[in-house]
Amino acid sequence: MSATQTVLWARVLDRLEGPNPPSLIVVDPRMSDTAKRATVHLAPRIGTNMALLNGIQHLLFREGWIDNAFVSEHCVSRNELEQKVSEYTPEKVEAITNVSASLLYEAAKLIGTSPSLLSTCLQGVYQSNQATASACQVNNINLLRGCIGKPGSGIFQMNGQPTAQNNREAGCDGEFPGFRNAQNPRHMQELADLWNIDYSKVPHWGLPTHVENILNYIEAGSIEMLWISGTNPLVSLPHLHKVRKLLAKPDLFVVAQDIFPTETTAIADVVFPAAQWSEKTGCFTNVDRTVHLAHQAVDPPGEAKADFDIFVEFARRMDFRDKDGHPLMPWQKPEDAFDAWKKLSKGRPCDYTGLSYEMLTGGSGIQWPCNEHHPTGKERLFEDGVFFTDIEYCESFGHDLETGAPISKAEYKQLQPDGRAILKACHYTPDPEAPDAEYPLQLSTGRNVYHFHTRTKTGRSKPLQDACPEPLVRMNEMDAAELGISDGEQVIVKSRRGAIQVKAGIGKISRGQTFIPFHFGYFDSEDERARAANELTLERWDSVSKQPRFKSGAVRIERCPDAQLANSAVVVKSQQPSYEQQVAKNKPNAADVGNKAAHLAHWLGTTFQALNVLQDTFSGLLPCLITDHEVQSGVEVLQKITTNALNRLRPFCERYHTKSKYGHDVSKVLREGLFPPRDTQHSSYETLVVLTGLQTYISNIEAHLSALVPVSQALWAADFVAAVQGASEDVARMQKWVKQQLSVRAAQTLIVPDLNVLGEDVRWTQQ
Ligand SMILES: Nc1nc2c(c(=O)[nH]1)N[C@H]1C(S)=C(S)[C@@H](COP(=O)(O)OP(=O)(O)OC[C@H]3O[C@@H](n4cnc5c(=O)[nH]c(N)nc54)[C@H](O)[C@@H]3O)O[C@H]1N2
Ligand SMILES: Nc1nc2c(c(=O)[nH]1)N[C@H]1C(S)=C(S)[C@@H](COP(=O)(O)OP(=O)(O)OC[C@H]3O[C@@H](n4cnc5c(=O)[nH]c(N)nc54)[C@H](O)[C@@H]3O)O[C@H]1N2
Ligand SMILES: [Mo]
Repeated sequence: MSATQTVLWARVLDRLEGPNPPSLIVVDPRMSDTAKRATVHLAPRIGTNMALLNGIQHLLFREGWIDNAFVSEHCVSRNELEQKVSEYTPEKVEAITNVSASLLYEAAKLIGTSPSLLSTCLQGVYQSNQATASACQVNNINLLRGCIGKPGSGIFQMNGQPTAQNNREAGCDGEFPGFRNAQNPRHMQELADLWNIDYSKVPHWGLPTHVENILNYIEAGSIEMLWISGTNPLVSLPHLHKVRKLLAKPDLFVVAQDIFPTETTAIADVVFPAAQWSEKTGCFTNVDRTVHLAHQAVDPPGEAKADFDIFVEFARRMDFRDKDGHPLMPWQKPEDAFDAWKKLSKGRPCDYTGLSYEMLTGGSGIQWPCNEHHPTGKERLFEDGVFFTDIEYCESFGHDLETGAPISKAEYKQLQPDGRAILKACHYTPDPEAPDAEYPLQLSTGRNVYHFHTRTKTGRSKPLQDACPEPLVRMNEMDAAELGISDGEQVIVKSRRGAIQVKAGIGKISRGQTFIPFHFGYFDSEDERARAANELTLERWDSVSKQPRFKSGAVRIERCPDAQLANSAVVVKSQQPSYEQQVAKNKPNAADVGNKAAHLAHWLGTTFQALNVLQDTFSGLLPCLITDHEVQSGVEVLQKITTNALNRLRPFCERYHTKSKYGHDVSKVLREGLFPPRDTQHSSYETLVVLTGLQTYISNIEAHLSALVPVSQALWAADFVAAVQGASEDVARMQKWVKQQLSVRAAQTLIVPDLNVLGEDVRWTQQ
């Protein structure tokens, strides 16, 4: 906080220096300036937040430091949480995190006996191992203590920038505006109505395409154009070697919109010069929901235009229109868009309906919600202990914290949160790339107080640049001594992704841990030295939030051959210049683009074929395998249902040209494997085997259809959507029948001895 939230930190310092100072617990592997002021500083190994936070909750339960009344009235899933954290004894936590059992107890006691608790976290949680799961534990701790919705208590799940908070509200982070739930058709219908477009055109058919997948699709060639605005990925994304290779691909058309020339604009096909904050009008929102309006102070230089004007002009030239043929983005000035946003936010947690540019001018901001109930905004949320978890109101049904898979509406309904907070529990799992003999140190990256991100602004400010002219890798005294490295000497840092050459800064970090600021790219390099932290970082993303794990991975540090010289030779060279030259030479080749064909035809064909083969299996094969009459008559019904499904899909096979070309004949392989000709006697056991085969076979069709659901929606073809939906329901009915047949037969068939089974080794005995 002392480096990255300096205004907030100044307030904390005021309190620490004033009467009745609060206690401060800091969790950071580094001895940061924030940690220096801590009452208790816990310095866990990088990537072990989850174990540490489970350990604190373990102690809260063990010592009875729980606000039982609050939890029973306002939370669900307490038992699951208590059970999960019961394993995380201080001793076990010490073994994982290296935080001593006694220090952990001291922290838990401070939390457990304090009448109020304010928690905040940022990238040490969100961009470390088990990010979303750990952020949930921070919430849990406040909830268990009943420390939310009252003065002095609360949770600030921080944003790095006020515009990041705006992104969360407005849905520019790949979610939906006003914290709307993509799994809630009513929410999606509201958007369609407010934008006056068809329901099918609200793109809610799948999870948003996060950066990881954007990069994958660029690699596969299915994304051919990328518009980058207000970000500098050639310095800030993990594993730069790969990102550079992808963004500089000759068949990718890159538009970059920035206020300065950057590493990214250098490889773009088109650059839009943008106006920056003082040159345009618009709102920012703080993490405590305070909305601020910044009025334009000066004109943008040269041809630069506000992002707003660029996007609106683009929409105009593309002639985007609503259902009635009116312009989709009819706005002239930012205030027009603000008024549209107010309507969009109505009734949602971030209700802006009571705000106006006039109210926001002159004062120091107003906190949402601001509407007829709260005409001057609302200082504190959750005073009544009611949370945004009503099934029809909530933003999301949540996720499996380990796999990242969304929770279904049915599962959520069972949980019955109804306005109560959900205590989400999870076990600790180790970082995906643990240190080993080859790469023995743990890497973390982040910021310092002098620079902002990729330094496009702070690198151009002389006092800031002079205060911090180059990056340092922070390492522990003992690690440095072992390698014979002295403070300020040039070293090479290597990971499995790449290498950089920077100076060593010794001390202020735990043994085995390292830290490198990611601020330094190449736009103002004086030599060809590789120095960007993201040459080293790991391309792994949190399964729920899709944040990269920037505080993760293993590295090795080596001395430079001529380390003692003041200006060591460049040993590790940056690749940025060669990519810039390559892009200048290779213009995109439009002729390449025409040769592509979509896979839909194959997929649809495979699905259709699988249903056909099923039909054939029913009529030709099953009667020979099964003599059970109940099954036989059931199969007749399934046959009818299969015909139905085939009829539903046939017109679309014709429309999307799939008649005879199949990608891979999986149905044939499955049929041969699952329903081989058997010469055993007909038996109830055999019936069970065939039913299981049927279930597996139908699952394959189910999976094919489930991929066609978002495809049909993305094609905006209502008839295709209905057909896929219908076929999916057909297949689900078949599956239900098969499962039912399996379950009524299984116990009798498998437990009761069968005279046909003679071999000793297969006989089940009750031991
Ligand atoms: N001066 C300055 N201020 C900024 C920015 C900037 O670039 N410069 N950027 C802004 C933005 S967008 C953001 S997101 C914020 C980021 O603000 P912060 O999150 O405060 O900054 P970081 O330096 O990324 O990381 C924070 C701390 O996490 C610690 N850490 C690393 N790994 C772990 C771990 O596994 N567990 C724990 N508990 N801690 C760990 C690091 O040692 C580091 O001290 O700053 C904002 N403010
Ligand atoms: N290794 C490592 N990597 C990290 C992180 C880390 O801790 N470690 N932190 C991550 C985090 S939290 C963040 S937020 C990202 C930040 O990464 P980036 O967003 O890539 O970093 P910035 O330098 O802020 O890039 C913003 C770009 O927008 C331009 N710009 C400024 N104002 C405007 C404007 O009004 N309009 C337009 N169109 N452009 C504008 C700036 O010149 C700059 O080029 O980095 C991430 N990358
Ligand atoms: Mo950030």
